[in-house]
Amino acid sequence: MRIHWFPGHMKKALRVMREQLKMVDSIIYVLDSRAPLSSINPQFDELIAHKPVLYVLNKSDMVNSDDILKWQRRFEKENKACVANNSLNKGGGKIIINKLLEINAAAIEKYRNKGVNKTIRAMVIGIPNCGKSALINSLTSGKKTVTGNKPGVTRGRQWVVIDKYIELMDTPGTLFPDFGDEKKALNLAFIGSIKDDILDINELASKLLDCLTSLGHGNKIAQRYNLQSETSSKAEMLRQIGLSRGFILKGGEVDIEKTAKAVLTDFRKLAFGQIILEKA
Ligand SMILES: Nc1nc2c(ncn2[C@@H]2O[C@H](COP(=O)(O)OP(=O)(O)O)[C@@H](O)[C@H]2O)c(=O)[nH]1
Ligand SMILES: [Mg+2]
Repeated sequence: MRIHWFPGHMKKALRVMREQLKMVDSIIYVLDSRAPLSSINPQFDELIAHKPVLYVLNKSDMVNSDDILKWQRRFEKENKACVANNSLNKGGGKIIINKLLEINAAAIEKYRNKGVNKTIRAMVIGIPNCGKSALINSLTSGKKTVTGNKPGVTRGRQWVVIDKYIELMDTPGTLFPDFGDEKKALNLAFIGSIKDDILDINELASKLLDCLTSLGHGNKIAQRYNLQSETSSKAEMLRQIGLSRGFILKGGEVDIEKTAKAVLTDFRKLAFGQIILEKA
């Protein structure tokens, strides 16, 4: 499937990120738990290599806890700090704050030895729709205490105070998704990180059905839509789903586009249950 994008945009994204990173000590890298690997764009790895990074497996409520645990172990094995999080869980961000302090302990200690309380500034980054804004809101409990713009202080940026010595950059860094890898791009499209309107929705839904079937969830699809017979062709499966949902056009044909949209929405709303697309 062709996903239209422009290398120029990627270049600009890297440049902007490089500038913003100069202002922070640390990174909070938000991942979508349904596709943690696809949520990482390796082209940004070099930029963040020299700062403490906390990986947040966000939307942890959308997959089962065993799968999350396995991912956490995998990150730990690679010596990467990682926490699972549900950003919609108000006041649940304590673990993120604690872990952020932990991975920045060396800098905090260094300053403490000089008699200074170091404020850790962090930037929240991640692909579109992974929950960056929701996560920042959950950490600030809605009330934004903003520093900067004080007389005589020109920081050129606003900071959200989340703890006595922790501040977040107020605008999250939206990472350009990794379109170089077709499988990753598809995963990102399935979970809604890439806008549907630049995609062929019918093809996307067929590929989603393919993907879910190959992951062993064919029964959940059959159950959801009352499908009687096995079909090998996903186009035919889509047609049967449309029939079963009663999505029929005036001429009697199945409304495939409406069906495709319904399948994608169902997946994103967990109508097939908690499904992880990438296992650790
Ligand atoms: N179930 C669930 N939904 C979430 C979570 N975090 C964010 N969302 C939802 O995901 C969508 C995108 O979140 P948003 O914070 O705007 O993403 P951003 O583009 O990275 O800033 C919104 O509909 C949020 O309500 C989470 O931890 N669990
Ligand atoms: Mg946002």
